[in-house]
Amino acid sequence: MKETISVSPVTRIEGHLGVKIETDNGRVTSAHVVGEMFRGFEQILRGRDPLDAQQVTQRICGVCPVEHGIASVLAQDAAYGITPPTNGRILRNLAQAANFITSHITHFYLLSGLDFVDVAQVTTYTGADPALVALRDWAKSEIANNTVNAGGPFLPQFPAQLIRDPVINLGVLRHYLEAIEIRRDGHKLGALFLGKLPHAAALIPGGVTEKVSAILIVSARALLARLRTFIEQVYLPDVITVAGAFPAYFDLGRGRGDFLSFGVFPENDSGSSPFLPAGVLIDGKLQSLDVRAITEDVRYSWYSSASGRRPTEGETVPAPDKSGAYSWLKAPRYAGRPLEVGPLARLLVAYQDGRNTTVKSAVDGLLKAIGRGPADLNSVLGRHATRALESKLLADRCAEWLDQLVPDQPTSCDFTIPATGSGVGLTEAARGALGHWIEIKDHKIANYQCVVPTTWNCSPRDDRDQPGPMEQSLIGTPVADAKAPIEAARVIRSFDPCLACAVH
Ligand code: NFE
Ligand code: MG
Repeated sequence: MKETISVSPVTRIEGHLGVKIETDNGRVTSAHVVGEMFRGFEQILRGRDPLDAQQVTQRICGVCPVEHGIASVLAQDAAYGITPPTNGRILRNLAQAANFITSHITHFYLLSGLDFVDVAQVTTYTGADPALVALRDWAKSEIANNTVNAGGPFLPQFPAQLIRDPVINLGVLRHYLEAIEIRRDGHKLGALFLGKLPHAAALIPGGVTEKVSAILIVSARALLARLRTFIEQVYLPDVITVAGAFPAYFDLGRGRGDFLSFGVFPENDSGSSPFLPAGVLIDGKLQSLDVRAITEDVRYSWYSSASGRRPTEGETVPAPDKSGAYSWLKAPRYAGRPLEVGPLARLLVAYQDGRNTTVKSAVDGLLKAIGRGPADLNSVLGRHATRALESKLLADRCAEWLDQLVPDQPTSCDFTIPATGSGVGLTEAARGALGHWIEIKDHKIANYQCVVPTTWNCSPRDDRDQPGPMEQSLIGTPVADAKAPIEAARVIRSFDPCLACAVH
């Protein structure tokens, strides 16, 4: 039997995402992923002072403003011919890493975790552990007061594979509540380095305006210690528990297996040696990144601008009535190929690259803990597991970056904005490869183009009718109940999509 399932909006993600899937005998045969809202940031930036860019682009998203700000100041650093001093580079790394960690914890506990546990089961606990009894009674009263919607979309109508052990579920509920506190610590950590968050005031071309002091370092250490404990004792073990309970999800959500990383967290001032390297994995082979191979198709996007352009010549002309189009996302391609981006892509590129032995042995350790090989990571659970592992790697590295800060040394350098210039800022956001391209004429922004992680992952079909990575990875997913397609939702959420970013 053939069915069409339409979910709009997809909940527990960021932004306006719709997904239409076709099934045949309960398996997905085709998917269309739809960005449902136009934003217009690339138009807003035209004609403005170049220094507005890192402030305006941070407003693309409240989840990853730090990364948009960093992509923008990297593009401006290149356009102005400047290099931040060591303290400035490290403060940027620390703020960006704090945002990754905050974002990853938020995604697992507050957005996607409820795909795997049936929270209503916590009320059936009959044991005597006083902490669990207290939590159970709290949950019961919340449900009775309707603060937790017991009939909500994640509860009884889901097919049976949810974890229903009340002890495990009470543990997850406790961690859900802890995650709310811990993500606040991660957010505070980022704000320490950038003045405030979201939408940092302190990110500027040439570095960061925040100064390095002993009190800053000590305050950061205290917050970081709490994050590291949570990641090691709670987040990673919970992801491994979910992996053990849902082995089928190492086979579901499999993409083409082609990945892109722009590289991130420079370890030297020239930026030539990032902690997580740049690279392109195609057919299992690692290639060096060629930024000129990036183009954006718009055949199925609501834009009238020319298709297949590089971002340096990119245009964003909305055409909401365009025939045949179905998404506000463009379709970024690398040498014509759709590529998946994100923590999975970053760690697989680093694993193949092999120069960062800390990352390589951490991935091997994770594979041992879950009893899997590298190929299994190309899956729903592989995306969750690499997100958790990346959180640990970055929290550990932050401790070392804090040691490298030198109080009272400069955190930024002077610059002048040329009348004419251009630059590209390539970095990674929590969700994957992020690029900003700036062109300056007459001291003003003549063109500004962003190619964003979720634009890659949730892209519509391209000019050659190739589906985007999420569209591809949904194919083959079993859907037991067309009215509650939880299996497809797990595939979708494993990408941690942010449509606010993707359309921009
Ligand atoms: Ni709106 Fe973002 C990240 C960026 S995603 S969250 O991470 O850039 O496409
Ligand atoms: Mg764009």
